[in-house]
Amino acid sequence: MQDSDTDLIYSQAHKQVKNFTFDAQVVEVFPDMISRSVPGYNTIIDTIGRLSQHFVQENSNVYDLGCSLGAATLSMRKGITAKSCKIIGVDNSSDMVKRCKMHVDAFKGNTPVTILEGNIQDIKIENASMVVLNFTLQFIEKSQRQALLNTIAKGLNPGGLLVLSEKISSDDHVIDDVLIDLHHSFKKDNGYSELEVAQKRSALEKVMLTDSLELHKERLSQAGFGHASLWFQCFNFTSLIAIK
Ligand code: GEK
Repeated sequence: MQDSDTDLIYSQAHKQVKNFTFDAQVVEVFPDMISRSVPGYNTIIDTIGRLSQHFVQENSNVYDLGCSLGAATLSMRKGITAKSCKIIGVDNSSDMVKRCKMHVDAFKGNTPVTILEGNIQDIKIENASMVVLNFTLQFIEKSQRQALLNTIAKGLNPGGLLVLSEKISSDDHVIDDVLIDLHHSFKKDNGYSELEVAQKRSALEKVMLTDSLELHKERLSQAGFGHASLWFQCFNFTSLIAIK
C-alpha cells in the first residue's frame, strides 16, 4: 500500500538526475526513505537513546549534528536521565528544520531541545557529554572532515561520547562489490525498483562521499579520541562509538 508518506521520488525515469538535496519533497517522505534505505536505522536510533542514558552528564550539552527530523534527538530525550542538560539539534536544510521543530514539539520530555538551522561546521561545541553524527559526516567535504572531528573532540568533556554512523566503502573491491549488492537487494526487498536504486545512486554520487572504516578510525584517533570501536555493521552501513 502506498500513501503520501511513501518515497516515490525516483520511481519514474528522470530526464536528468539532479544532485540529491534535502528539500521539501524529501522531507515529506524522509522517515520512509531512511528506514527503507539504511539497514539497521531503527536499531541505531534506539541504541543512541540507550547510550545517552549512560554517557550524558549533568549540566552538559548534547549535540545532534545533521539532525534531519530529530529521530536521534527524540531517542536521546527519552534516554537521558541526567539533570539540567540541553539537546541542540542542527541541520542546514530549512525544510528539515521546520519539520523537525514540529516533531520535537509533538512529544513531551524533561530535557529541553533547541533546533538550529545552520552548518554543523560553524557550530560551537562546548561542555558536551555526547555528540551524534548519524549519517551526516558523509555529506561534508572530505578535506573538512578531520577539522570537524577535531572541533567535536575539543568540545567534549573527558569521558564524553561521539556516535559516528556512516555508509562506508571498502578498499578491497571484491568485498565492496558484495556489500553494495547486498545493500541493493535490501532496498529491492523494501520495495524499491532497479530504476529507483539506480537513479538514487546517481543523485547521491557527487554529494555523499564515503570513506573506509580504517580512515574513519584513523581520523578519530587523530582528533584525540582515546577509545573507538565499531559497534554496528550491516552490509556497508556502520556505526562507531568514540570516547574522549
Ligand atoms: C537521523 N541524523 O535521522 N550542516 C548541517 N546539516 C547538514 C550538513 C551541514 N553541513 N550537511 C548535511 N546536513 C539523521 C539523518 S541525513 C542522512 C541524517 C541521510 C544534513 C542534511 O540536511 C540532512 O538532514 C542530514 O544532514 C543527513 O538520525 O539522509 O542519508
